[in-house]
Amino acid sequence: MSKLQALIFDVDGTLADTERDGHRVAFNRAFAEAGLDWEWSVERYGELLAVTGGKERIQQYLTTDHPDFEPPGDRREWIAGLHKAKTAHYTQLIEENVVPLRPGVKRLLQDAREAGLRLAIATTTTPANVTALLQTALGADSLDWFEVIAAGDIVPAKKPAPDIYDYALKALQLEPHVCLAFEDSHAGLQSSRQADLATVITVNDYTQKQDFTGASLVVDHLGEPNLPFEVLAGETGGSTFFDIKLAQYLQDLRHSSRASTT
Ligand code: XBP
Ligand code: MG
Repeated sequence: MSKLQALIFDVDGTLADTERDGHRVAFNRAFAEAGLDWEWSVERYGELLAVTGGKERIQQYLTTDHPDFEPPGDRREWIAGLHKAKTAHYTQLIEENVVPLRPGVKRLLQDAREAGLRLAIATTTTPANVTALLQTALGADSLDWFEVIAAGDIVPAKKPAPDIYDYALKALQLEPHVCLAFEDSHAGLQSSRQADLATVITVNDYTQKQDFTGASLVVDHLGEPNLPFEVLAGETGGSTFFDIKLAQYLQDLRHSSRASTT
């Protein structure tokens, strides 16, 4: 049985429920600041989340909702400028502690470090957003907890493509079978599975109805000793919250199932 060596975390919807109260609000503030009478409701934003990447999401919105809209100057540059303004609003919201970490995240990260597991991040979001969230929620030195922070435009294709996870694995110099990924969305699961990573899903309001076929475990959150998770799919070996013991249990389960099929 190969021992688990690293945990690789998605950010938005996994470390924290950032989409509805963070990113969506930041987009709307950037639109208002730019004099645009656009407003993304909670429902409309949920639909737009089908497109990963903030710049790509603005482009999608223009195509579907404002096909005749002609931005001043170059469209890509204009979208990039609007997105840059959005990122400034987002990091400010995060630094105002508007979005807390999800249950169990801080405990699991600390337990993993104590157990000598290596940590990495593989996210679609802009690097400055990751820095703001980690430093606000876990302290200034928490960036160093993660050997690799793979984020945003660092790879050619965004989730559901595997690029960002392939990038993280290469930077860690590890094979996927000694790592475990944590995701919240169907697109994220497609990305991690295409990188051959066993994946734990923590659903949220925007993703709970999505298809998580191929996930090693699907829960409503990582849980705490006094706040058991709800298991939506998969086995936990009797665990009621996600800890290092359960991570290794899933690792062993994966390898025993592989051994029995080869
Ligand atoms: C989710 C995304 C991101 C965010 C917005 O990222 O699709 O685009 O919604 O962030 P994750 P940006 O992979 O962490 O779930 O505007 O910076 O793209
Ligand atoms: Mg996510």
